[in-house]
Amino acid sequence: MSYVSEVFEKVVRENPNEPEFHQAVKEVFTTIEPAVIKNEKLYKDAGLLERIVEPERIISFRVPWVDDKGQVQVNKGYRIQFNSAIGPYKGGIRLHPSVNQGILKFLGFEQIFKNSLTGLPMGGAKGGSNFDPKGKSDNEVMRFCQSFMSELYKYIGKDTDVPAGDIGTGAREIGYFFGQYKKLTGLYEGVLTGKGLTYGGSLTRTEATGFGVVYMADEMLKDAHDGIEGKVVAISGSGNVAIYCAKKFEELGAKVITMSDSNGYIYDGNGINVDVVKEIKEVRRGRIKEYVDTVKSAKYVEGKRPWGEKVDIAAPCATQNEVSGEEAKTLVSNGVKLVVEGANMPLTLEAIKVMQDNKVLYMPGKAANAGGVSVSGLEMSQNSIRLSWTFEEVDERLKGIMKNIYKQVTETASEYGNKDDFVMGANIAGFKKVATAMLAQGIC
Ligand code: NDP
Ligand code: 2IT
Repeated sequence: MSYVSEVFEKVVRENPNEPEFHQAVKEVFTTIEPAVIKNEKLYKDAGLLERIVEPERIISFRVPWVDDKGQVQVNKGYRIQFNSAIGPYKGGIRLHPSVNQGILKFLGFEQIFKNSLTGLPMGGAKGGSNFDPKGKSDNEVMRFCQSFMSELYKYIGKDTDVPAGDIGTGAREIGYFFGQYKKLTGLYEGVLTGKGLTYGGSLTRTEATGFGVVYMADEMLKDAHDGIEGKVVAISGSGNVAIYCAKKFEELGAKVITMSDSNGYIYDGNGINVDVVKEIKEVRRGRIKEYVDTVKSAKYVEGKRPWGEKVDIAAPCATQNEVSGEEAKTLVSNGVKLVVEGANMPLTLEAIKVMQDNKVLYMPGKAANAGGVSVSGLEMSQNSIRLSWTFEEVDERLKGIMKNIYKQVTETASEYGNKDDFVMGANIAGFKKVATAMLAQGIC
């Protein structure tokens, strides 16, 4: 049995009930095998793969808070500090009822390689809670965030671990986390990214993940002697990533015809008006179906995902495993040319295979959505030098980083004999840097 298969079997055996984590490891391991074989003895002697799949530390804690009725509520809180070989732990905090240790391990594992691809010095981490911010008052969210941080502050810091946003964690939650961290430690430091602009946040961080997804799609299309202008796009989700992905696609001349939430999707054949979506989601914290109250010609499809629509580009920007093998086949039979992942692991392994077998340009999340954490890295830099750069300056740097990620992915894919396999390119490029750093630092 090969070294990667051996370690993969160990992962499955020793981490039962963590299917998303197994899936993420399988995707990485099956594609890095050619790079591992080249250095097999070195890696094996150093137990490199065994170490890379084991988080350096998992912090798991109780999050008690009092709701508006005076009732005590208790949630589970976690921080997975997965790998610090190339920099302090870095990654978002997910607040969603589906959160459990396995999901955060898959996200933390992906984050290691994503952060490596950015070229910035950041290790991999993820955290979160099964708390559901939906339907909670601002005061309830604040009390939850304060309780979460009352435990987490012991384990984070600007040079140790720097959390940020993810599903359910936006500007409001980051503000409450930051306030509590400052109160408990007395430190005014860049311990979180995605902060408000009046207290150390970076311009362009809000837009960065979505914009980065489109910059990546632009690179991919240019290389194929094509372009974004005139393309029809299906986006899923209507949160932070989806909104700015839609905005940039439209700015560059594409037509976005769908957006969604966990209840259903909207279809607007004239191209979605992103300002209406922003008003519903960012201001009112409403549901995507409210779009049709304003734009009467649009339709709302309850209980379905948007992948049955005929589009040139699909950009899943909601959550993991939101495109099945069957849905991928439908997209292909409707002529999809490019799939770019705004979310983390939105395609199942079956769906990825369908895309690759049918020569669809497919870029995995750890490369395509790395713009968010990249600008988080730039926020850390600005905090360290106590300066803030302009929107244009950060946006230019973001474009440069996305271009460089595309270059690394394609060059690595070519080096390993399959120039169109961007999954292999991204995984090997991300992995090699971390592996080299881990070997240099000895057994730790
Ligand atoms: P938000 O909370 O802002 O938005 C999430 C969106 O996805 C909402 O429309 C939500 O709908 C939908 N969604 C969430 N969970 C589910 C589910 N189980 N089924 C169907 N729809 C769901 O999160 P973000 O936009 O920040 O994150 C979206 C994705 O992008 C995630 O995979 C995240 O990990 C990834 N990502 C985020 C980055 C960032 O900077 N924020 C960076 C890189 C990746 P509903 O309101 O109904 O729950
Ligand atoms: O998945 C991700 O890359 C994020 N949620 C952003 C992490 C960050 O630290 O900005």
